[in-house]
Amino acid sequence: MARPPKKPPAPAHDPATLTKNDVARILDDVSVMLEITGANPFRSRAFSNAARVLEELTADLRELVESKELLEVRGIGKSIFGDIQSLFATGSFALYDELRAQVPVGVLEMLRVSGIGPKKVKLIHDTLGVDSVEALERAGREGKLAVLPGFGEKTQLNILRAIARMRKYEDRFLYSEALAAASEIYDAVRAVPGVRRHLLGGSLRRRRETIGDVDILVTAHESEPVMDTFTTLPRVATVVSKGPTRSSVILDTGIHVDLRVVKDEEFAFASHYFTGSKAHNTEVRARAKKLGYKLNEYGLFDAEDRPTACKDEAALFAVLGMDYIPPELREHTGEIEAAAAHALPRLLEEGDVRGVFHCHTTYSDGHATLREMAEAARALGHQYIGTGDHSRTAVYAGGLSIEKVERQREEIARLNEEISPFVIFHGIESDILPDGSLDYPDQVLARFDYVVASIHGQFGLTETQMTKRIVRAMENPFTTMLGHPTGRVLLAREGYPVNIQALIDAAAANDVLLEINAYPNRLDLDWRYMKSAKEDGVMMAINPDAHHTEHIAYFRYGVGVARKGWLERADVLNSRTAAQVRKFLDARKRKKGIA
Ligand code: DGT
Ligand code: CA
Ligand code: CA
Ligand code: ZN
Repeated sequence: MARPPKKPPAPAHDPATLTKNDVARILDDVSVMLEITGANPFRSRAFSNAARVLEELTADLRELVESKELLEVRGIGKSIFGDIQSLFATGSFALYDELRAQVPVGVLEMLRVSGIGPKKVKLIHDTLGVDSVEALERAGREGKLAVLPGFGEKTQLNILRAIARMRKYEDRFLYSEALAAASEIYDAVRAVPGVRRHLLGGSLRRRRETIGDVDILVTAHESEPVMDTFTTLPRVATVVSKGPTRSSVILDTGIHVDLRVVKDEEFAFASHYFTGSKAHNTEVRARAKKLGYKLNEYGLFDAEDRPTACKDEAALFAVLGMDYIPPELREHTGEIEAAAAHALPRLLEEGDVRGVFHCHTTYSDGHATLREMAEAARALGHQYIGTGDHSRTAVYAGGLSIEKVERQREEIARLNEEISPFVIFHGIESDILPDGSLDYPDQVLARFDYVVASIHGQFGLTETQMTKRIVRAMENPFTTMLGHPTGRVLLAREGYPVNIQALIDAAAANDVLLEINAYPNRLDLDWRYMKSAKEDGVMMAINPDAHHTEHIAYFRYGVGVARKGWLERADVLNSRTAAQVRKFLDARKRKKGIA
């Protein structure tokens, strides 16, 4: 690397607000910077291993450091423990400062471009002097990457594509991340004395799968104390603007938050307006106009500009001749007509969910045992849990041999006796092989309570080939559900090319359920397809794809998108009792002739 500019590094982080995830990210950065600077690979790996270990911890990291208990955790050596201790005390540590002085920030950012690791980044930096994503893109456009040893035209094109994708995604956040950040701010703001009504609005309230920015709305006697608190919260990195009715900040995570303070009598109108969506608002405004009103964020006015008071959103909808539209439905997909015709669905609720399917255990790549997963589900108030460990082709994820399938079956039978009336259903997440067949012989498939068929490899097919492959798997009588139907990873990767309507048709024709994978970066099936799938008579299942006991609660994200997809209780298998699920699965097997 080139000689670093000599300047004393500023403290990297505020030690008072440092979280476990922040520390894990710092250790990962250190690992990568060590690799780039050509340090001993073992040293680099020690830091990335420690980061993984931290992510798995459930106890409070700060407490573990203070009590020194962290020293007893496997994978955390004395030296890294000292670094973490120093992080909590000063916001940095010596090696971290040293590395940050040597590795330009832009070089670290280059690593966020998917498909280039530290070795490539080092080569690009050392030979071309490239030290930012912008410079990397320029070098790619000028053809300078393709000629580097081990690169070629294809790698260059992939890097350019990855940069374009990163640009497209970098200003949005996962719902789960935005909600966590927003809740902290929201709680602080609404606790300010004088605040009366409050709302977490925008796309978060509508439960979109990704969030651009957070919109908070409050009514208060005086706006100044609210704005003062808001703009000086510990998590706030930048104050973009501050005024009496609106302020805007950027958090240390990069998430933007808007806060608006309105008069109490404006709350109904402002909360409707700032919940959106824009398309929904436009339609509602048009409807108001047809009825002789003018609607904006401050009020509803008649032809003589006299305001009509509304105490809340429900009152506003009522004046406009509509039933209350739940925020999740406000996407201009027919909700206004349905609300006017009193034909809105009775949306699925969290409390309707009595159990989940597709959970991984230590039999494959899960981090908790069968028993731990079952107990965690029971603690959530569920009646049952369904497993979905990987099948044997997924060697990288500890896919189950036939012998292991049998052992798991026996353990489930034993546990089911012990923890009755709680029920463990024995499922499997079977890879869909390239030709569309499943991953075990029929006599093994017949042993499971259900089979989730998923694509995990060979993404590079054409849309026609991929659709044919998946439809073939859905026609297999042993396939109960189609796992993560498009394979997308939110903000990281588009789904594979596939004709989704053809999958919905195949689901209807073959009585196959479509999974609503509730893992926060999947949320796949996309809610935009659910309404039509439901109208075609397709049943769906909310599957957390849990690899940890805490992941079981991800079903809540699944409920969020199911609501966006207009789903009601009857549309998801999870609303059934354990006995009803058993009956459903048995009846389905008899119908398929595989009982
Ligand atoms: P986001 O932040 O991209 O995830 O999506 P939203 O829906 O939260 O959008 P945002 O933050 O730009 O605005 C919040 C709400 O304010 C939006 O859902 C509807 C309302 N809004 C903002 N700008 C307009 C506009 O130009 N026209 C109308 N009708 N409504 C707007
Ligand atoms: Ca927003
Ligand atoms: Ca906004
Ligand atoms: Zn899975």
